[in-house]
Amino acid sequence: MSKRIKPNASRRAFLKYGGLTILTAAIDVTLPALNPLTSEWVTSANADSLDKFSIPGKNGLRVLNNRPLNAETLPHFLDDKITPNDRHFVRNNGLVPSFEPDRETKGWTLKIDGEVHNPLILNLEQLKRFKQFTYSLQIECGGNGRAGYDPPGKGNQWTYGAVGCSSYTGVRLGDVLRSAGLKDSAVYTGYYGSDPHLSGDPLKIPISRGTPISKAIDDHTLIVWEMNGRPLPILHGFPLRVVTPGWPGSTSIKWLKRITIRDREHDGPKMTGYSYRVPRYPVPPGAHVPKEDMRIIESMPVKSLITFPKSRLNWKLGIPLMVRGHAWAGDRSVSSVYVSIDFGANWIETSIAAPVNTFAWQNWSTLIDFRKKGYYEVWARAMDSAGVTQPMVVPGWNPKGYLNNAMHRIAITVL
Ligand SMILES: Nc1nc2c(c(=O)[nH]1)N[C@H]1C(S)=C(S)[C@@H](COP(=O)(O)O)O[C@H]1N2
Ligand SMILES: [Mo]
Repeated sequence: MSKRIKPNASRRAFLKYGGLTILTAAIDVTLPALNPLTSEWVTSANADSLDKFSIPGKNGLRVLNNRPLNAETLPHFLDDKITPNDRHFVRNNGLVPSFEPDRETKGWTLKIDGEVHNPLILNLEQLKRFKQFTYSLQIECGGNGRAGYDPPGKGNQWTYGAVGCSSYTGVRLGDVLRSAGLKDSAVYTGYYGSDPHLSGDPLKIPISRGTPISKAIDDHTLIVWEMNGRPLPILHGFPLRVVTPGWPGSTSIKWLKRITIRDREHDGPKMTGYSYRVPRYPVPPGAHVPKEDMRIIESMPVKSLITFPKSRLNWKLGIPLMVRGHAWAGDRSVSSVYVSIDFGANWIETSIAAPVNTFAWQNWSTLIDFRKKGYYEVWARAMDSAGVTQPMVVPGWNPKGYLNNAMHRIAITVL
């Protein structure tokens, strides 16, 4: 069952990014949840050192691809209650636009058109006149966990770390849309950023997604310009992005220039075909699924992460060990997180904090007593407010490898 994927063909490759050179090394990713966490089971998610990986402004990220730039955060580097800017994963479908921040924001406009009575063109000053809100919001890539599927889904082989929960400041998209006056025909949003297509063709757009109006006008769907109290980093969409918390990260369009209100489901690039879609019914691994049997992913499923300790810890017998992490559940909340240290035979309830606001992930922790020396795995399993739990193994295979919310496990040796 073991699967080894080499993200880079050469043992060492020099990656070019933003004029800086990134040195990266080929690493093995061995993931399926059924594999034991033996010493050979070395996942790069548990890599000891990231010395050879660096993206300017980032810390603790593993580069999966440099063109487009994609990087995930190692689980133990996601330990903060609120994800700092330098620890938030990066997911791009196209090229990162280059900006000269001061000059660019002056001329930046956001256009709202389509099925509205009163199309708007707002500059940043005008946008900031709407009532402002600051919320901690979780964003997870629909493909997080893709590396667990066999046969593999094409795309970045995310393991655990394409998720984050940062604090964002902005205005409610709903307030902006109401001021533009939604027509009765308004059904769906279409968001357009301004990142160049990989081909360099100025007429091509890497991605344009949207959501049903009901999600767009949710009080926690924001147009933001600040992340953790600082201007949005360029990598995260400077100067403006949408945040659609709890839904696939792809609905949180960065470098936002235009919101067009549609009278039907949006059909921009990566909105149709197999993109961000899963089969309407369970299919066997490797199946061909006709396009018309695919449905758009909306709310993300319940999931949790163990962020402390780091996997492969050696611990001393007799001392209780604090284990902690986060849990989130798309549009739902998390009602409980249990951990097991005996391969799922017994489960220990953890204490879980309420979210700081709706759509923030929830922090959980517990003290564990190991009664004997030996090798342990800690498994974490969250349940959402509707009583749905995470699967123990990789859930239903789907052609593009989305929605893997299998439990996270870490290894501990008690000496
Ligand atoms: N303009 C633009 N917005 C985008 C993307 C992109 O490629 N271009 N990628 C999307 C995807 S697939 C994800 S998962 C999130 C990731 O957000 P982050 O890079 O801030 O972590 O951004 C989304 N917004
Ligand atoms: Mo994504």
